[in-house]
Amino acid sequence: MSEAQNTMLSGTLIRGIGSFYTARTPDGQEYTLRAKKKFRRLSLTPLTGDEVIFSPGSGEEHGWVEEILPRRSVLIRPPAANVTNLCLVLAPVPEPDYLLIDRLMVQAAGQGMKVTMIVTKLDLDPGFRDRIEDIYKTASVRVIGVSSRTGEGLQDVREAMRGGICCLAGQSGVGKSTLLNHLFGLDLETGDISEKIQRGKNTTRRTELFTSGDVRVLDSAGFSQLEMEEVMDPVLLKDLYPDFAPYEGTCRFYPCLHDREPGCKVAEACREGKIHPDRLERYRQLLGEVRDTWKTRYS
Ligand SMILES: Nc1nc2c(ncn2[C@@H]2O[C@H](COP(=O)(O)OP(=O)(O)OP(=O)(O)O)[C@@H](O)[C@H]2O)c(=O)[nH]1
Ligand SMILES: [Mg+2]
Ligand SMILES: [Zn+2]
Repeated sequence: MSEAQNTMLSGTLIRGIGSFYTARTPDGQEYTLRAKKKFRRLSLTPLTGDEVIFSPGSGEEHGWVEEILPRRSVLIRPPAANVTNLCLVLAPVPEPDYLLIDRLMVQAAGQGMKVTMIVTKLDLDPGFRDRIEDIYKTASVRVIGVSSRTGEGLQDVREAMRGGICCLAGQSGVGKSTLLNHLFGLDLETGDISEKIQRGKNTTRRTELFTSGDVRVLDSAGFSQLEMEEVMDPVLLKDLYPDFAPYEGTCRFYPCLHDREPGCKVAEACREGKIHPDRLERYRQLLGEVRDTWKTRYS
């Protein structure tokens, strides 16, 4: 044992393919690893972004993930650990699924992550970024417009990604991999949208961590569904909406779930145009889902 401990290294998991993981050490060396059986017993799956202690193996022989260090955060979709800045990528095409975006924002807020919105393909619709900003103006997110075609906004995106671990998340075809190619001179595979629709599949298949200077960013497979898996007391959902924070405690009822209670100040703010009505409407939809899961939590 003591011999093995002498050779232990620490690093970050940058990708996983099947049951093989790649760890990168701080000096940039990469190692192929498998996870020890004990992780299966613990129902713990190594995730891209995990900080691990590993035994490196020798020669052609793969090494072993020995320990997974405590995680700062865990994302279910895309699967990733230790993300600090969730970068939601959306575009005029394919048309955004706003409910999916709001779900991701709730997931991020629940994990204490910062959210950055990256609106791509500005060249196709220059006004689109402003429309997104109008919807999310009260949601404590920075909205950055970018075009990988013209290069507009790339510098802002790079700035916003500095420090921590960023994760690009969003529907298939919004331009996540294209953006990383342009930002960091990578050569990731990208796919034509019409082909994606025809083939009904994603171009990027896995979550992978890239490092460039002080930017660490995960590319991930696009997805179109995310259930509210967690069982949560419905009264807690509103606390994951920065939009409502200024009105908390001012409604006629306490607690007020801002659902359709009389004298609700959030509803009033919405009528006055201070909160975008779609944002409140989708909150109520998610609240319905959270309530349903909560009701059946013991069955
Ligand atoms: N006009 C325009 N097209 C873009 C831009 N960025 C990406 N695209 C195109 O959008 C399509 C999809 O890009 P990808 O980078 O593969 O999208 P993705 O989000 O990585 O998709 P998945 O890997 O399937 O999740 C490609 O045809 C890109 O050329 C942009 O800024 N402007
Ligand atoms: Mg991709
Ligand atoms: Zn209220």
